[in-house]
Amino acid sequence: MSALLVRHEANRLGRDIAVGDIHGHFTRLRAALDRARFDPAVDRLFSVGDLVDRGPESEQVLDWLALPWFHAVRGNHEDIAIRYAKGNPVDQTSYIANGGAWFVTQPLARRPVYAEAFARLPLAREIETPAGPVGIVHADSPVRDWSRLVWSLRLWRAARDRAMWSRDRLQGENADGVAGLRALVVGHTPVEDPVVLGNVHHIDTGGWMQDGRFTLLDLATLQAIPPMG
Ligand SMILES: [Mn+2]
Repeated sequence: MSALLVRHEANRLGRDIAVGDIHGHFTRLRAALDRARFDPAVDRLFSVGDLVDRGPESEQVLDWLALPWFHAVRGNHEDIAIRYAKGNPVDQTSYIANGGAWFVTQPLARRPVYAEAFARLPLAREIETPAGPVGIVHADSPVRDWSRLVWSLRLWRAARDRAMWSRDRLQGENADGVAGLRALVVGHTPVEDPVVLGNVHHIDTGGWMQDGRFTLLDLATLQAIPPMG
């Protein structure tokens, strides 16, 4: 079983940057990174998951997951692919409607290649920054105190589901925040501009959508990186 939480030491050489849901738009992501002068020699990119489905380049995900500077957590779309490849019940019509056609049409032998790569992704990451630890999950923290995260994820499917699927905090405008972290960064629910509730940063500004853009959040400053001309 893969690790539920992976911890990263502070990056003393470059920047640590988080990006929202990618959904098969790696060319657009590459352009956003170029505009931010992302330097793969020293910078690191942390993805909140949902790497695949909806966009045209989902099959590139394996190349991205192999990059030494790219670190993703598992999103609900990776979760669906894992279940589908295992033969667990997945509503195929709704899967296709949510962008999963590329996976449904993969040759049978290819499905486990993707599913195994997705199953290796942790549900959470924790990155040390000068001002304290920053957490990353796809949708939400299932615990109010981050120190209880691993225990909770290990014991309860409901906690794992909440980490990958919940929209409750954003929809309820819950500003309680998560103790034990400087900030938590999540995606999953599209927002026009980044939304901060307590110390929880919602950064899926729809880089995969027609009129959206990728927000690149600098984890040291917790500010979006403005594109450079
Ligand atoms: Mn999602």
